[in-house]
Amino acid sequence: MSEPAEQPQGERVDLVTADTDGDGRPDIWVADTDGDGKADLFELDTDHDGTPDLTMVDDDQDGTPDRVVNP
Ligand SMILES: [Ca+2]
Ligand SMILES: [Ca+2]
Ligand SMILES: [Ca+2]
Repeated sequence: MSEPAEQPQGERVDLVTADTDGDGRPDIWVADTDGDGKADLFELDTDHDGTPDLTMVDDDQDGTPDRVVNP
């Protein structure tokens, strides 16, 4: 049996995570939240405590965030 390739609407899937300061915990997340496989959510852990502090949304999905959700 194989799972369907398409994810349910509204389910977040992390496409990219990165550890920029080398502490072993991700501090950048790039995720798809609408199920089209393209990134639309960007999160940054600016104080490197392991929890995202800045969330940005790429409304037009051109790869560049357009809107800050929680400044
Ligand atoms: Ca998307
Ligand atoms: Ca943080
Ligand atoms: Ca954009």
